[in-house]
Amino acid sequence: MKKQYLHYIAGAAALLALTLAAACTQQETPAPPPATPSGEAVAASPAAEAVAATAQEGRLAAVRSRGRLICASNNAIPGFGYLDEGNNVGFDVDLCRAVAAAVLGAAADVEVRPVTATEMGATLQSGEVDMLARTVTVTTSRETQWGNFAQTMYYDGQGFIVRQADGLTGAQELAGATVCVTQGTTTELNLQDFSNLYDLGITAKTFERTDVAVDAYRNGQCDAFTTDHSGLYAYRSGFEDKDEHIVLPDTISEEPLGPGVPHGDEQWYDIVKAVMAIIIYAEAYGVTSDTVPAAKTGNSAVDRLFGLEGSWGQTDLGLSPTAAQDVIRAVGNYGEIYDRYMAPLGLVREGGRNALWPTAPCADCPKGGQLYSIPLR
Ligand SMILES: N[C@@H](CCC(=O)N[C@@H](CS)C(=O)NCC(=O)O)C(=O)O
Repeated sequence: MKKQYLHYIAGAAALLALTLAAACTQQETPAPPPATPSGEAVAASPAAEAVAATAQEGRLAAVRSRGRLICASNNAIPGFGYLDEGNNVGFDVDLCRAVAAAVLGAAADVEVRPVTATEMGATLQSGEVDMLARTVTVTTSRETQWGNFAQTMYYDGQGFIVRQADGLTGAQELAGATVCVTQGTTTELNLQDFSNLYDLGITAKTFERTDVAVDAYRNGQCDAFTTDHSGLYAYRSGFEDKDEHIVLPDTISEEPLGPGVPHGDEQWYDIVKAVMAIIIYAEAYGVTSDTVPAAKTGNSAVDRLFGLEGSWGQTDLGLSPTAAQDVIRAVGNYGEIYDRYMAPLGLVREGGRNALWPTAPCADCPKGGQLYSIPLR
């Protein structure tokens, strides 16, 4: 039996065990248990059978024969993954749509599976989804236990929101405070580290869903709410009294957010990485959803990206030479995605980490940041 196959069975077993265990309050899921010698007991479950079939077939072939990409994301996080007139949209959802456009030729062929922070690790680890894109921070433990993370698509860091009337000016003034936080997140662990480091005696009040944690802060159960800075602005944008709440200036952690894929399929991992690179480089080359070239432009880098000259490995990856045309026509470049979902929350890109790298070739794009990817060639 293929090693890859055993890995997915073990992952599926881990998912079943975790589901039965119900409430999980820690961030990191345990490593998958060793596969049973035969694997039969686990393979009896339809979910495990589907996962094992995917592993044998290869994920690209499985996605194509299924005709849709299964993406674990969210439907209640403003900006990243939320419902808009019944449609699940957002920055993270667009990363899934981009991959669907590359491998299926149609961005709409995505099934979004909303997962909470406590569920996301086991869901990815099980192999029952093709990718995970939901405000998830890449860490060494998560990469070891959950899956491979493709590319940082949003550089973030943890902060706090407090009531203006409380007069706080910095996070170290939170001594003795009660802070609302989401279970199963890096946020919960960082809060503990921060409290210990400055001997603040912070009490964490944890909730499985972030929107419930925010409501608890809003109705006075906590002195502060903490999550990634993007999340603070995202939730604050929905407060009717937003001017009465301030985001403190402190950033207490590094939170590189980006999509992950299940372990065990290098081709699939490389595909998702390449799609993220397409989104980033299209912006760097100044190509938008409206200006995707269908004939040579004379700029070799642009022509190579869009499959009009040379190659960046499309055939080896199992993709159409013009996959990048499908991606950018469907979701736009990084700047377009950002402007659609993040900018309306008040998250300014200029001067920040999510601007493109300082020497990016585009003329009118935000530069001087950390957003950078491996070259497509
Ligand atoms: N980036 C952190 C925090 C992620 C996080 O808590 N994101 C919130 C939204 S800002 C969330 O996913 N909440 C879960 C939910 O509401 O279901 C992590 O990966 O642990």
